Amino acid sequence: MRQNVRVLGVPMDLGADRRGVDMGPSAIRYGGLADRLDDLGFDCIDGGDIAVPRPEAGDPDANDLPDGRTKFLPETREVCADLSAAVAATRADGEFPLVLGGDHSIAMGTVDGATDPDEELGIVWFDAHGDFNTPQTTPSGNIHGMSLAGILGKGRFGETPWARAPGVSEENVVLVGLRSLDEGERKLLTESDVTAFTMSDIDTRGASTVVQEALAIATDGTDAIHVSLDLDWLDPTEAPGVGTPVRGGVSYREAHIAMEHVADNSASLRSMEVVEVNPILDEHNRTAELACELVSSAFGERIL
Ligand code: 6HN
Ligand code: MN
Ligand code: MN
Ligand code: MN
Repeated sequence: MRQNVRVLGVPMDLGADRRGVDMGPSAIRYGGLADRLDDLGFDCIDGGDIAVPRPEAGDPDANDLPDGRTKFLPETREVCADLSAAVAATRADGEFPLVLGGDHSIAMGTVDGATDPDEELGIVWFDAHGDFNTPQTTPSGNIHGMSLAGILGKGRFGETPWARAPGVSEENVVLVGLRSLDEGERKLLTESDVTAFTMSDIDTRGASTVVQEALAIATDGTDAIHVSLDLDWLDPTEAPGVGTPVRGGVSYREAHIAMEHVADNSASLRSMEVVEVNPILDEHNRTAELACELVSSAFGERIL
């Protein structure tokens, strides 16, 4: 009997500029996620959506400091705290948390709920971007570009760092598919112990090799891993429905082999999130459907 999968939607768009990513969870559900997981032998339970305030109800810049921009900081903290609690409750019930975004700021909630203070969690972050800005380096003020840095305790969000996720060591955090970095985050990332595999690494060594190496780093000496899948990791020709597309991403097949390697590590997989699907910018829901396909591969779907 396979572990039950609990789907948690987070219709969050406070961390990104373009409205629409809040509809990601609906689009992914509509894309057939639950049926696919059921077909793979999982019992897929829908845990509903985390409540997210409307952007129109707040002032994005109300909490900016002279040296740091963080649009919708208190609202983002609240959503992440609720998500963390939902992920932790899912685990406590013996179910697997599968989180649907929403923008990538929610990773700070997912990872918090996936960690335990007395354990080590590795992270594989599939993304075109580093998400390694801090409120002090960000060019946009958008928190989705700061979430990995926040998880690792970099920068100050208001007066203090984002509460650093316990049990996550930089040595076990790996970025895969990087091709867009701002100046400030580049410096922070290169000074850190995070491993970053760029698209050049994938071009020269192949997606399969690079992803297997990434998973080896994330699982090395850790109790479990979290997989964070930003759909803008793929080339925009495959995944047009994302808010911050960057040319030169992985192909359809490369994305699938990567997720198949995630499935090879299923014993280590503790949590997964799929983020940044923006149905307003999508073409006939194909990015959301692709997200469903990739989750299926990560959960063990095979051709033969
Ligand atoms: N994402 N580096 C840019 C910024 O605004 O900080 C883009 C971030 C994109 C974040 O796609 O999750
Ligand atoms: Mn991202
Ligand atoms: Mn925790
Ligand atoms: Mn991205």
